[in-house]
Amino acid sequence: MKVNTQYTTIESLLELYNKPLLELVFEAATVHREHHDPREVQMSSLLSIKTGGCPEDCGYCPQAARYHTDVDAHKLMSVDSVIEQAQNAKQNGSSRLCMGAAWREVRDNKDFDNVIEMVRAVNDLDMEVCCTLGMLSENQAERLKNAGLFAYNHNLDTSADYYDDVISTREYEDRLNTIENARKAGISVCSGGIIGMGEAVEDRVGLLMSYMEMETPPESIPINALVAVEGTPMADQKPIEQWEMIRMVATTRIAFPQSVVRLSAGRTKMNMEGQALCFMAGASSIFAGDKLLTTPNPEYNEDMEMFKILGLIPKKSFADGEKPVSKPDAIIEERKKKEKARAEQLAEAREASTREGFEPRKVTLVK
Ligand code: SAM
Ligand code: DTB
Ligand code: SF4
Repeated sequence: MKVNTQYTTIESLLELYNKPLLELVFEAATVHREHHDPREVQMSSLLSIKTGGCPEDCGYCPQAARYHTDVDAHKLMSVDSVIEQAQNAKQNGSSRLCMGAAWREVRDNKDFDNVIEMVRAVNDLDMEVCCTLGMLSENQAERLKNAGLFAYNHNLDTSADYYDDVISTREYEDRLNTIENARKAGISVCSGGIIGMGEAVEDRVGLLMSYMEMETPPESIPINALVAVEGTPMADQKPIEQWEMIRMVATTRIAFPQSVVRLSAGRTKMNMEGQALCFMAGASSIFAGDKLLTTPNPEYNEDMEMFKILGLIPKKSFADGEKPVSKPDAIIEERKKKEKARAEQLAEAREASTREGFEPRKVTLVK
């Protein structure tokens, strides 16, 4: 992943962002065509596998337990229902599934073992699997990679300067570490941010500067517009103009020519013309389906109509990287082996109890 060496300072990025709009879009469209097929747009589906009750205080997020929002909290979904949802998403043309959990961090427990099974199952459906589960250790990243994870989403959200105005329960540095852990495990990195949280334009390009400073910038950069949710501290934020979204997409596209720029949350507040300019300016992915994680998204049919009118084609899976190979997970294999041994011991004991002259004795089961 190479960056555009013409724009590696905050000043040059700021100048770019503030260019006359159509000049900016033209420059972005030119860069886009050099590196990507301009007709292809990936349809990704989001699935909230664990919703609400999160201990963090991200000011934009309806899933933080401390804010009183209408989100229906639920514990981790079953592997079977995830497979069913993934099959539906695939049938509707999505080539990527992003599973989100309202966790501060991944813990090494049964829930994570189940997520590992989900990743393997969705990869087996030939879909790109992305997860966004909060902070991640290197070892956990390796387990996800082995299961067949294609990408890990962990957003920096905004500039290092504005970050403390948005979140206090986790540091910018923590986020950088998680991204680094995913990177070390060989997982494709998806990391971006949100505009419309009351930040200055300097913070928007400051976010891009953080990616400029990485040894390898993210392969995928989602650009979200704040979805202001009742009950969160940002509920009363004035919605941004769609021109700001177009500028942010275009600036990101020019600065990171090889990355996939994702037009993410906030499309319900945009019209088709605004979205068309985002595609022109280099966005090549949308979230499809009428729900993001917890908030509304345009209807499927509406998006299909937009694709038809704009002449866009849904991008196939693994167009930007090879399909990961799913390998058996050592921890889960060990657990299954023990469960099998226990079942055999119990069956044996049950059978012995039916024999004549049986004397009950204490059996120590495999732990
Ligand atoms: N809990 C995990 C974490 O924070 O990394 C994963 C889920 S979290 C919901 C994923 C991302 O969704 C956040 O980093 C943020 O960028 C985005 N997001 C959350 N609420 C949003 C909102 N109201 N508007 C726009 N984007 C939002
Ligand atoms: C990202 O940058 N945007 C998506 C995805 N990564 C996980 C999430 C958007 C969430 C919007 C608020 C919600 O629906 O809860
Ligand atoms: Fe929790 Fe993630 Fe929401 Fe922050 S963004 S409150 S970590 S679910």
